[in-house]
Amino acid sequence: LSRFDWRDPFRLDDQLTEEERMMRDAARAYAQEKLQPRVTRAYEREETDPQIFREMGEMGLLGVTVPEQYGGLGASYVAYGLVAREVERVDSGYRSMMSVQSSLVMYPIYAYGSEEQRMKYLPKLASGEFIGCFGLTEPDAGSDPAGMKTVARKTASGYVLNGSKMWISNSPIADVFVVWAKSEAHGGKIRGFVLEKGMKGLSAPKIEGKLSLRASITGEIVMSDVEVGEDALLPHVEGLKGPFGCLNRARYGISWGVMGAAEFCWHAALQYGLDRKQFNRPLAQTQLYQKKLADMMTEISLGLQGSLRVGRLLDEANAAPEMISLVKRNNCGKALDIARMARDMHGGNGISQEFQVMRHMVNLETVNTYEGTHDVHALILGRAQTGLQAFF
Ligand code: TGC
Ligand code: FAD
Repeated sequence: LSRFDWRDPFRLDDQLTEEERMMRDAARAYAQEKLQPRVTRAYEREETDPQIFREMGEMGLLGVTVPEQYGGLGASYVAYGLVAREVERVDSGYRSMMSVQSSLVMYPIYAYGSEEQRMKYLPKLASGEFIGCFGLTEPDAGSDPAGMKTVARKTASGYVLNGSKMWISNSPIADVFVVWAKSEAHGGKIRGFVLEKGMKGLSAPKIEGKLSLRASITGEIVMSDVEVGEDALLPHVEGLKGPFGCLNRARYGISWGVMGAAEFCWHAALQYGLDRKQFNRPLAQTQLYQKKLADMMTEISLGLQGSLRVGRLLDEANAAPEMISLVKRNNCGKALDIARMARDMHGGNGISQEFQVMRHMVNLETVNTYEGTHDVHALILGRAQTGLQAFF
């Protein structure tokens, strides 16, 4: 029989290519050296530093899977997942900033945009000079985006957009807005539009008072007679499969990211249990404490293997959306359980910002909700088995 490394039980490391390991190591170095030292203060003050996008751009962490000719790295979806895991090991909000830019802004412009749109936006989004946001959710259309009210009306030279989007990551500091609207000229079908900061009638007020994901700014997008040219329309997609095509990639990245947050909590709980003595022995020497550590190790190892499998299938263009729902739902739910457990295992210290586990815990509440709630993904998986639609 062979060696066992408790940090990497199924030897995930051996299943990666040299290039993927290098990307992982570069992302880890950046996240630990540049993000970790500022996260506690940023979280406490609810501050998002736009400079982080530039730093991530310089490190090549934005649009990892986008081809090099547009400023990306042309790397694998597995590499993208590994980056998400390293960034979210520090904070889900930082991963959110990275994954919105990569999967929800760069991907649709690359996959559905014209060559002019690609050349205009992608290199600057890859470098972090431009910050992007993605507007799908509305005040009255969250889990059911088909119920959106935002409309695009045809004009002689383009479109005029009216409506509002809610809970939009990055929007108050965004330069580029990928917005989804029902287009009257296309029979009321959902179409994507690329808007730019400063357009008349476009505003993005910040949502104040978040108790979760405080290092990542969130806002609305308000469109009041925003006039755009024909060149703002994403020409190559129509219907809900447009935004869902982006969400597939972002949800997949989240499945890796939350495992990074969970690993942080697991390692912190282990170290705390070794250091802290009660009843004349380390907490880690009690059966209950060890059972919790065993559960954490098990769920994280299984979750990472699931994401790796889906990533390999995505790289072969052979992944189904239901596979992504499975890993997004499972890994978010398990990460949240692990963070709650780690918070408990730290006793009173667990509620202090210094120990960081409670910040991860409250962040994961959001991650379990956005990009399709835990229950919405259950309904997607239920429908896949039964053939029965249970949404309505
Ligand atoms: P349904 O009838 O199932 O499908 C309508 C059309 O869409 C297509 N489709 C997909 N295409 C590609 N990938 C997928 N995953 C797809 N899911 C559906 C489908 O084939 C169909 O196409 P067509 O051509 O036949 O018309 O649609 P429904 O209206 O019944 O949808 C139900 C449901 C619940 C599955 C769906 O609406 C859903 O997933 N709701 C959750 C909404 C959501 O995830 N919102 C996310 C907003 S963005 C965000 O949260 C960003 S946070 C980012 C961060 O900060 O990190
Ligand atoms: P609802 O849809 O109202 O759901 C409320 C509850 O009802 C949930 O528990 C849900 O599971 C349940 N539910 C809903 N439908 C059913 C059903 N049919 N059967 C059983 N239960 C059901 N959106 C964007 O477009 N872009 C972004 O960048 C973005 N960033 C976000 C950042 C943050 C910090 C947050 C909190 C959200 C963000 N979102 C974004 C929005 C997010 O995707 C939505 O919050 C999410 O899709 C859920 O929608 P909702 O909040 O309207 O909840």
